[in-house]
Amino acid sequence: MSYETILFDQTDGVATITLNRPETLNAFNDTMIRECIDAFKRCGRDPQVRCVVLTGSGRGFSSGQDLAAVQARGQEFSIGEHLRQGYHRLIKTMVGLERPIVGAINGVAAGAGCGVALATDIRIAAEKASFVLAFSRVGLIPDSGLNWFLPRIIGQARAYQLAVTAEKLGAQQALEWGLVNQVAPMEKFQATVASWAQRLAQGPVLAYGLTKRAMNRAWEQSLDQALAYEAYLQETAGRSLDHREGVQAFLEKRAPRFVGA
Ligand code: LHQ
Repeated sequence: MSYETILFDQTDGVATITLNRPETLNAFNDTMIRECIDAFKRCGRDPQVRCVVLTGSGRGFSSGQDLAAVQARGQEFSIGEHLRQGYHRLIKTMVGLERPIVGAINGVAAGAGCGVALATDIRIAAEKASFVLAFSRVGLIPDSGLNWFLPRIIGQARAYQLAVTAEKLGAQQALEWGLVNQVAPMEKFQATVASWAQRLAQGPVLAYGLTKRAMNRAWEQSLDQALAYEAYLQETAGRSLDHREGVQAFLEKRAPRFVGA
């Protein structure tokens, strides 16, 4: 399938999805939401894809909902329905995708663009990247999963502060608050993202996927439930070719060659 609003590339086990409406700092219109869902689902169906990178073209990551498109819809537009039909599907597809997703946050991530950024698993920010909960500027509350993600990642006091002030959080502060895993200077940004993606793509991606599932599920579980669930998933990981290969490689004092199964 060819896309209108995103670019899709697949090389050496790494699929790269690039939000591509740079004239709006990659604001989400309906087509872009739909195409992102399609692209992530496609990655989930393809065993050749072992890691996904999500980034933006131009100077922004994403400015969130395309406000011009919203205004054009007039008074009858239901934001709740728009969220349920669009962003919720996108966020759940990303969280449910059992491959690591690297968020390559190349510039500003605002509004729903920030929610989508936080639905990635490993976040690498360019030095000039920033996060803006722009919602309160337009009289809205955070959405697209932000009320769930943000307090869990940075704590409620900081999350609430970002929501009510709508102030820009710079990349360095985001690193200190644990919102991103690494900040890279612009000239090293692409190489840093590529190195993360290649490293993840060469790893035991079945185990990476099950880890993502276990950690996401654990938020809603008691300790007993989490222990039971991880034992259940470990049974699967323990029967994988990658587990066998990992142990063999350790004993033979060589680097493992994981196949992702
Ligand atoms: C834009 C946008 C944009 C259209 C920049 N839309 N064109 C969900 C469901 C339904 C309804 C509502 O919302 C939601 C969730 C949300 O996402 S609500 C939050 C929506 N996003 C925002 O409120 C952010 C709006 N943008 C900004 O505040 C700034 O553009 C930021 C802080 C992101 C970047 O500022 P600058 O670097 O100064 O860039 P800029 O403002 O000059 O923008 C560059 C161009 O992009 C500009 O167009 P122009 O033709 O003048 O060059 C903007 O109009 C356009 N653009 N965001 N969301």
